[in-house]
Amino acid sequence: MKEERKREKVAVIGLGASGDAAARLALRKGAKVHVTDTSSENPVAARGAVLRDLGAEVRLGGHDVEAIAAADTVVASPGIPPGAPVLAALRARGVAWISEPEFACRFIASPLTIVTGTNGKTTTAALCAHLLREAGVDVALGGNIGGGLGPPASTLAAADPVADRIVLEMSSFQLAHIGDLTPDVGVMTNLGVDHMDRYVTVADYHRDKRRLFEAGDENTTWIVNGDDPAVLAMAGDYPGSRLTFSLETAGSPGAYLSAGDLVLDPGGLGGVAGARGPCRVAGVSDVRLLGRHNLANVLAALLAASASGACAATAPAALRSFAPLPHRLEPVGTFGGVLWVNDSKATNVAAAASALGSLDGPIVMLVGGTDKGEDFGGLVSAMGGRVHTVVCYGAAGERAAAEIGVAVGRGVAVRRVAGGFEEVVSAARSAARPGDTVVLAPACSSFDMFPDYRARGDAFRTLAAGGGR
Ligand code: UMA
Repeated sequence: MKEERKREKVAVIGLGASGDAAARLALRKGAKVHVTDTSSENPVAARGAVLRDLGAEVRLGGHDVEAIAAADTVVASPGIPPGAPVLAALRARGVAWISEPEFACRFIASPLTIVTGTNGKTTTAALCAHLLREAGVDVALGGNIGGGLGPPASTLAAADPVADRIVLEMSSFQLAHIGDLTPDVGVMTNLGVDHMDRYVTVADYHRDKRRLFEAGDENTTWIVNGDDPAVLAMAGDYPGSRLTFSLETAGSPGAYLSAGDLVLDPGGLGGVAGARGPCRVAGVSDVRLLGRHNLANVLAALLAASASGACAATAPAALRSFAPLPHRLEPVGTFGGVLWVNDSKATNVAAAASALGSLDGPIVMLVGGTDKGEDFGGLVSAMGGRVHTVVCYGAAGERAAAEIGVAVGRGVAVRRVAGGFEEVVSAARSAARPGDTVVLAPACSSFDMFPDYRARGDAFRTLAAGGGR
């Protein structure tokens, strides 16, 4: 913030992790801060008390639209739906707002590597940062990633000094309200359907994802999924240079699989560190992550890290030292000859289908949670003769059981469990035989039973290990 703007007024709506970080950053930069949340319960109340002590004006238990509208800059938390009364009131007054990463990036001069996509963005962003770190780059990871894996962008911006390279995972909710933020490297892992409880149409969701491409310039390097026609169509011919990653075809410039090798081929493109022609970066056996879809994430991360300044030489060791992330196809153990896999982060149909494609049969699958309005029938074709039992549960359980029911004719048992999560896991245990895999790939969010997907995955891990017997 320039000297003359020191007393800029900043209003922050929502006091979750991102609102808290944005308010702290604004205070640190000398702004007058108004922070507000509809909740007045903990942890919001506790955060509010600290911010008040730091000098912020804090309004909890509701929003004061006048006070927000009086600010020079309004930062809205990503979880606030576009139709929320406070945003409707601001819209009616012609008051614009920005997302928290956009605010943060006003204070970040370091180049940004931004990772988005429907699925795989956390793994790709975390691996990209790991590859860079192992290559000796001073890098910080954050954004939507959460879960203890990385802080909000504003926390990275408040660091002194700010890291030389920032890797940010960004959701569609965050991309929707960016302005001046410009990616140095922009990654789109894939495009599917998600968040249909927030968006009216898939096109609305994709419109927000498109903001990434709109934010780039001729210096941006784009890393796009060459196997995903929707990504290729969206990437179009925005300014910047383009690298594709593919599991299916060797493409230049980009990264691909060849006879068990992960190959990087920058073609004639500059900006990809240390590589001139096709070079074998590592073997598939260097990758510790389960599933073919994760190989796509690895190729994306290798390209992104390379375009962000990592050299290929340190990649094999770095890949071998990158462990599966919690709740993402995480093997939690083998009990009674049954492998239990926690993919609680598979909160949409595409992610759950992708999990199935990554596991060997026979499989018992747990599907359910908060209904986000997707078609569960989309899971049936992914079952591929390997799933023998689906346990449907939670708020979406009845609809999921009905839509997956067409699989019964293909020898799949579909069980609806109306009870708690312990019963759900018990039903899975009863259905599993030695040699089977039980996977929690719920295709739904978790809020009907848990505070978030992490709590759901943690419960699954505990119950799998025997707590539910
Ligand atoms: N609130 C209001 N007014 C309203 C509505 C809500 O004040 O009208 C308040 C709520 O009471 C609450 C706060 O807003 O206190 C909620 O803020 P939030 O939901 O934006 O939560 P944060 O804790 O700030 O977390 C957000 C991301 N959450 C969402 O986008 C839903 C986190 O992503 C992210 O880690 C964090 O910012 C830091 O960037 C999580 C996520 O689930 C991991 N993301 C989704 C996903 O990956 O699918 C998009």
